[in-house]
This record gives sequence, C-alpha cells and structure tokens, in this order.
Amino acid sequence: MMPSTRAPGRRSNRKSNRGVLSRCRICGCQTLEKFLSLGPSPLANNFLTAEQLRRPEPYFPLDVCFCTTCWLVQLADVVPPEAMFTEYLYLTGASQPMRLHFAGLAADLVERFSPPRGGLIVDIGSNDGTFLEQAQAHGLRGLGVEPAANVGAVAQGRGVETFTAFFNMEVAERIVREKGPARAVVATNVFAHVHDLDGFTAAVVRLLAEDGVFVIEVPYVVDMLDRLEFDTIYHEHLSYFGVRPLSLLFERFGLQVTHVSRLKVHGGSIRVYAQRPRAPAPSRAVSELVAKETAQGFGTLDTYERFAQRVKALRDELVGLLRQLKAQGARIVGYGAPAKGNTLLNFCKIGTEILDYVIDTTPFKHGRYTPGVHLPVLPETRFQADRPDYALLLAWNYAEEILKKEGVYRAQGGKFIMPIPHPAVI
Ligand code: DWN
Repeated sequence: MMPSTRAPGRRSNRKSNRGVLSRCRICGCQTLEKFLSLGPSPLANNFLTAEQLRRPEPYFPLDVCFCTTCWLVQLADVVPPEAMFTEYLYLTGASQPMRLHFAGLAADLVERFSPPRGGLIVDIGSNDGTFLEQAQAHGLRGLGVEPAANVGAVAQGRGVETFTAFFNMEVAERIVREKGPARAVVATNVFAHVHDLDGFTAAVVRLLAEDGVFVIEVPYVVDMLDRLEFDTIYHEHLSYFGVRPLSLLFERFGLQVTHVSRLKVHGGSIRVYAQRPRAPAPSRAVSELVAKETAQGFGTLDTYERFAQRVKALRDELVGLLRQLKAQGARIVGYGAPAKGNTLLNFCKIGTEILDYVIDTTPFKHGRYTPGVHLPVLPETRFQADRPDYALLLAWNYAEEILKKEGVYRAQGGKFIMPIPHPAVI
C-alpha cells in the first residue's frame, strides 16, 4: 500500500492507494465490519528530525474493523513493517515501570515453568534487552530477535545476544540449528504488530521444545473499550486481541491456551500462555475471560459502534477543556511522548496552538518532533525549569509513577490533565 504523503502544512489531495484487508487475519473470513476511522494518520513512532520536517510526511488510513466470525478487532490497512520497525525510537528500558514489569515476567516464567539453568529463552521483538537481561540473571540462556538494529545494539551492549531480523520460519530454523529448541518463546507487545499471524505462529511452534511454552503480552481489547483507550490504536498495532480469537488461532497450530493473566501495563493487557495439549489442562481463567467477552457483547458490532461514538465525544470534551484553559492564558505542555500520544494529538488535532512542547525520558526522541502535529520533544529538565501551568498526561498508563515523581511540581500548583477515559484536571 503506498502512503498518502502530505507536504508540510497541506493535506494531500491524492487518494492513497490503500492495501485494505479483505479477510480477517485470524479466521480468513470476509466478515470484517469497519466501526471507527481515526482518519489519515502519520506513523506513531515516526518522530521527525528538523530536516525531515521539511519533507512530505507519510500518512496512512487508520480504520478499525471487527470480524463478526472470530471477533478479532483489527486494522484494515497494513503498513509495511520495514517502514516502522527498521529504526525504532521506543526503548523498553526508558520507563522504570517497564523495567520492573519485565523483572516480574522473568520471575513468573521461572516460577511457573522451572526451565533448567542454561535453558534457551527466545524473546521476539526483544528491543533493548530489558527482559532478557532479567531472564539471564535467573540463569537462562537468552537470545533476542529484533528487527531494529539501533535498539538491538543497546541490547548487545548489555550482554544480550540479538539477531537483527524480523522473526519468521527461516529465523526459527536458524535458531534451532545453532542454539537448539527453546524452552520458552516470549513475544511482549509484538504479537499485535504482526500481519502474518499464521506464519509467525507456525515458526514459534517450530522453535519450541516439545514441552516448551509460548508467552505473549498484548493490549486487551476489553480494557481498550472499557477505558476508551482509543489512542492505543495506531499502525503498529494491527490486532486488538480478546482471548477467544487467540484461542482459535493457537488451536490451528496445535497449541492450547493454558493460562491467561490480566495485567495493568499499557492500559490493560493480557499475558497468554500457550503450550502443546499434553500440558496441564487450561486454567479457569481462560474460560472465565471468554465468557466475560461474550457476556460484555464483544461478539456484536453494536458494542464497537458505541465505542466509536464515545471516542468522538471524548475528543470534543478534551479539546474543549484545553481550549478553555488556553483562553485563560495557561501554559500547557505534553508529558511523555508515547506512540499513543501521537494518535491522540493527531485525531484531536492538538498542536502548537495548545501545547508548547512535549517532554520525554527517551534520549532517542530528544531534539525530534512528534509526527503530524510536530511538537518539539524535550528532556525532562525543561519541564523542571519551566514549571508550566498544566501537563497533558500523554503517558497516562504511568500516571501513578509520574504523579508521584512530580509531587513537588504539583505541590507548587502545577496540574496534570488526564485525557482518558474522561478528561479531567488532577
Ligand atoms: O506496543 C508498543 C507499546 C507497548 O510501547 C509499541 N508499539 C510502542 C510503545 O508504545 P508507547 O510509546 O505508547 O509506550 P509507553 O511505554 O507508554 O511510552 C511511554 C513514553 O513516556 C516513553 O517514551 C517514555 C516516556 N516516559 C516519560 O517521559 N516519563 C515514561 C515515564 C514513566 C516517565 O516518567
């Protein structure tokens, strides 16, 4: 699919050549119903350099569909992964809460599956090695597979061996040949990014030891709808999973979902364990979540159409609040430059007329500009020096940690604006 590009400041009037999905990426049925369009959008992690600001910026349609057969929520348009994941500006380790989270995952795996010391654990989409560093501390043999060489280099610098590649059957065969089968294959915030789920899952099965476990973490569609987390919708996230469609996919490849844990990270995620059927019988959590999805209407189009209406109402409410504060002369900045923040800013058309800049802890992002609305990304030190009147909490998923960290700012009268699920000054 060719992107529609926009010269700075002007809408492109060329209809983009859309590679629109005609079949569901899990069940293959032609029963996709579009329920939300966030409009042509820039790539959420495509933070621009000053030089790139002068060039046309790629925009792609951002339309969300629901499969009435298997219930998978998914994007209609597929952006080539090379355009998004070859140079990557998101670092897992840039957020202390994520470092703690992945220490917990490593401990959970060891406690739940007791892999032998030296057992191979492969992390697909291993980013900067934050998770594998923890797994290696438990005596496991870690191997990362990461397509973005820039973040893979950070992992290598931490002593985490990393293959620079997109995971596929060829990579799985290479790992088995060179390292042996894996006791555990982990894919956190990756599985939702994959278009060819069949090819990916077949390659995981090829890589797994007979009694191995496949563990994924993905944002949970129930949390996305319940908490109006529309900003987690962007081109990297092709699928928005429930347990039911995941189970249907894995069963096709001889894997059974044996346990599911609900997590707070990224606005609400699920950690899904899948093993070959000889593993222990599925836990009650699996059937309970499928029953919950059914009871809450996640199998009916009306549920998603109501979500779309609530998203538009939220946009109008947030923009109204920001404009009111601005009209009172307030100085407002964005706090955090997450990918999700760019969906929110571009869908709500919040730009330099409202926010002076955004701050972020990720060195890769400093000195760049947010995609679409082109807000400058500055280090945290600028926030501490400026003490703006308000901070729009774009990284709302870390609200607890951030509000605690900025206790002095708040004690001195600074206020945060929570954008979702209901815009509020806190
Ligand atoms: O799937 C993905 C999710 C899991 O991670 C990837 N597609 C991309 C990324 O999405 P994101 O950028 O929305 O993730 P985060 O972890 O919500 O991003 C938070 C941003 O906020 C980071 O750039 C770090 C920054 N931050 C900050 O500036 N101050 C974070 C904390 C905790 C802080 O105190």
